Amino acid sequence: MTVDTAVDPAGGGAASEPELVQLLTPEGQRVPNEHYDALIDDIGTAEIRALYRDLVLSRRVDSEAVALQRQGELGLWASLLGQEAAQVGSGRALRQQDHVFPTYREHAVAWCRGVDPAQLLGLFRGVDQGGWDPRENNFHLYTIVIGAQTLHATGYAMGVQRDGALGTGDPDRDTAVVAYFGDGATSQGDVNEAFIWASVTNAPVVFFCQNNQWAISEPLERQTRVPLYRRAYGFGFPGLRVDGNDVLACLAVSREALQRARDGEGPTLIEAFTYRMGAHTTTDDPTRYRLGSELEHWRLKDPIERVKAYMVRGDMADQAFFDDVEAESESLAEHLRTACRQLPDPSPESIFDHVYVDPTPPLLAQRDEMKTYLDSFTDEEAQ
Ligand SMILES: Cc1ncc(C[n+]2csc(CCOP(=O)(O)OP(=O)(O)O)c2C)c(N)n1
Repeated sequence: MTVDTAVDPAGGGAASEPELVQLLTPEGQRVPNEHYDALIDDIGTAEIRALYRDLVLSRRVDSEAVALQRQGELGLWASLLGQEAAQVGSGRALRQQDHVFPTYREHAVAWCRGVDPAQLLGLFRGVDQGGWDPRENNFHLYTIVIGAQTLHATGYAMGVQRDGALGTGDPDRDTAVVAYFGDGATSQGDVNEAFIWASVTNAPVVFFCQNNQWAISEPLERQTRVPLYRRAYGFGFPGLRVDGNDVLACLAVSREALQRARDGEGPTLIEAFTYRMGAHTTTDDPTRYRLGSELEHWRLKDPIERVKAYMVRGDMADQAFFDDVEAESESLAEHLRTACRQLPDPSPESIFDHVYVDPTPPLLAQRDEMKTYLDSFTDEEAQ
């Protein structure tokens, strides 16, 4: 269930509607906004087409990965269906030097960072513990332990601060850090600790919560009595709620929060109000805990359809453009299928390779023991 109203924290008990930043309605109409319009005034026809392409291609990566899981090529997949706008909007607000600390569903952010989607598959195929080099795109590895990466992000942001990469006014130097997490993660101690540290150290970190309404089968109402973005005020930094299915609004609020961080003004909590359209992962069956009518309600707010409607309304794209994106999505899917099947199986000893920068003697001894054990089979076969 959606927590839309809140008891007045001042105590009056009055219900109040949370403010939602929205620049594009579900019908594809632009909503003027005195404050946020200036933050996206560079978004013309070419840019909106690029955002549309990001949304469609990241959805295609997702649907193809679900299909690969169904074919037995992946052990598991965490679908982003419905959350594309939150991820593309925030992902496209990043600068090259910014750092991202994701959970496990941030496939569209990975896309925006330039990670080849095929590299996301290794973890889910069980042949890799990561799949990409975080240093190449400043996109750190997926974190399965809920909320842990908010601490990593805060610590990293404190390092950025100590490096003096803040508030210099140099757009290529000043750096922001983003931690992505879900609504359920806000109940974790780690997330609350990260909020405290970020607040008291004024760390340049943006907490980007995709409130997709469900923590597996736990609804939001079991996690909180107040809208999540209001928590930030208790920790001493600003929070806001944005329409997470509106790519323009997500872009605008993220740009502002990231710039605040880069300017040395400290953390912000963004609550992107969205919905997980699919299952939690491919092992989950959401029909057991949520109503079809809820899904239908959110389907009408689809993040891609509203951009398409906006473009068609404003004559920003013709059928040839949409066909081209569709053709591109076909070849991307083909690339994923081929790359997935070609992912090499790791050698059993490689599990020891990335534990420490300098492996410890006990670890090396364990690796040798395992190798001797495995070699014994080869020797037996040879006899
Ligand atoms: C510390 C920890 N506790 C429990 C789990 C099991 N778990 C995996 S996903 C999940 C729900 C996460 O929900 P949310 O934070 O809303 O993110 P979403 O999956 O909805 O994007 C839980 C409890 C875990 N991975 N880590």
